Amino acid sequence: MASSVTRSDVARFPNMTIYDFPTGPYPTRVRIALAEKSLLSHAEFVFVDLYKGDHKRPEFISTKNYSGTLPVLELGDGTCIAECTAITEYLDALDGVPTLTGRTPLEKGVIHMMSKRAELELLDPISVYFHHATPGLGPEVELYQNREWGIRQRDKALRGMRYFDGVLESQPFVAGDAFSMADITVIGGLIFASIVKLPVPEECAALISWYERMRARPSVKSQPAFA
Ligand code: GTS
Repeated sequence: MASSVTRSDVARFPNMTIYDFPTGPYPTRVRIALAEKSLLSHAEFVFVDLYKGDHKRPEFISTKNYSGTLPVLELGDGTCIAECTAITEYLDALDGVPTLTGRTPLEKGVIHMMSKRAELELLDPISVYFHHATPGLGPEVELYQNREWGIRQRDKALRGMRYFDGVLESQPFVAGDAFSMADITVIGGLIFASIVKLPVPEECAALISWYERMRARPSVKSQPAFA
């Protein structure tokens, strides 16, 4: 069972720097994971201004994340881990009690699949819609926009919402019976949906009621994205 992290465990954990945009859907995924793992006090957050394009500057790309995205986790020895899934897996493994990414091979496989599906079918398409079919981060950052591609991705995300609604009609969490990284990824998707004003279709009752439950979790409701 998940146990709380003891004082001696905590002392062994590394100091971590998170390159962050506090209200961003992807950085919020890592913030939720940190809160779920009681690791917030080990993280120092460095604000990177997406709207000024600070994540696309050569120094950030060459030293923090080649992909030019947030969040990035930097460890004391300078190792940088980008990609929310990779960061979450790292954080979840630290205390030897992986509550977010699965304990058994079956849990790990299903959680990883559902989280990836939430990226492919919901979160990433909304991100593409934001960057291509809305002003996005503004003309200085959005150097290429393809509105038609953005609209297609918005419609893909709506289909994704219907898919996850179907999943949640028959189980309490996205990957089965327990909260996991897959729930966090869908939460990220619905945060982004709200930013771009793409409401969850009314008929998606299971997805809507799951989201209400998720938003009541301490790790979720405390996020700047909901302030
Ligand atoms: N696959 C990456 C991950 O999982 O970490 C995607 C990260 C991502 O797209 N992050 C957004 C970003 O850097 C941050 S936010 O939109 O959620 O605030 N976007 C800026 C850009 O130019 O793409």
